[in-house]
Amino acid sequence: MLTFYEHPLSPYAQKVKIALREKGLPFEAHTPSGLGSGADYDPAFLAASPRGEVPALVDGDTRVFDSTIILEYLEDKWPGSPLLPRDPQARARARMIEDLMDTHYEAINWGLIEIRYMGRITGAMADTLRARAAEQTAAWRRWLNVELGDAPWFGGSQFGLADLAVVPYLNCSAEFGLRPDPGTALAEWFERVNARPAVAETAREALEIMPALDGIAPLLAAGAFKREYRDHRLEWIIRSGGMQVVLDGIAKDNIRFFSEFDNV
Ligand SMILES: N[C@@H](CCC(=O)N[C@@H](CS)C(=O)NCC(=O)O)C(=O)O
Repeated sequence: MLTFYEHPLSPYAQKVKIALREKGLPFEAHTPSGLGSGADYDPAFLAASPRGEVPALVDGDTRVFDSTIILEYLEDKWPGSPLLPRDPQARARARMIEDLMDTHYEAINWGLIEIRYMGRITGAMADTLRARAAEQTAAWRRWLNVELGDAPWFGGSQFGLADLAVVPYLNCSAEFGLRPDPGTALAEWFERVNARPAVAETAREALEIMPALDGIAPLLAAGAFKREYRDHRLEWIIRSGGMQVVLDGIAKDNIRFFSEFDNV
């Protein structure tokens, strides 16, 4: 049985769960203790994921972290129900869509979660960042609509990697009222993809745990939880007008950065 370290709200974990379900691979899901704290991690989890991030997969003696690498591992080891087309150009295209969603798009949702749930961004700053996020996601939806074209799926005639890499992000945006425009190809795809059992089950698990976010601001204020400001997320908040949020977080020591595996 595969062990899968995850959090139902993590879009990266959702990508992998959709793939596991599409491939019919049974797995045991665990949300590791210490996730998001920067300390006190479950040691078995840390052995699989030295950055302390979900998702991570344990398959016997094999430990794999990072959603993209896990998806490659699944495809290499269980090529049945393939998630990538055969054509090299189409494979590259699916991977490029995944990369853009995992980096730039994810950062926008991360920012919206900061604003709605973490309690450190309020007033005019929150309005500015929310407005930027709305403009940015609209631009992404225009781009995705062009990428999809007339095809039923992002990879062409078959559901695959690009679809499972887009849907967790668009589902999260939808929770913030940012949805594909009715009548567009993207809106039709959005319905089609969410009707797939693997996607629907994964999305339902995320929605079920969403209310837990309501209790997170007091934990953050008490110093029990520090959100990691890194990579495209850090870039997003700076380029969208939130530099002061970063400076305040450093001054109050309630944000954190990557720190050379000092938990290992
Ligand atoms: N590049 C990684 C990113 C994984 C990631 O950022 N996971 C987040 C959850 S969405 C996490 O575990 N964060 C832990 C933390 O902030 O301490 C992947 O694709 O798996």
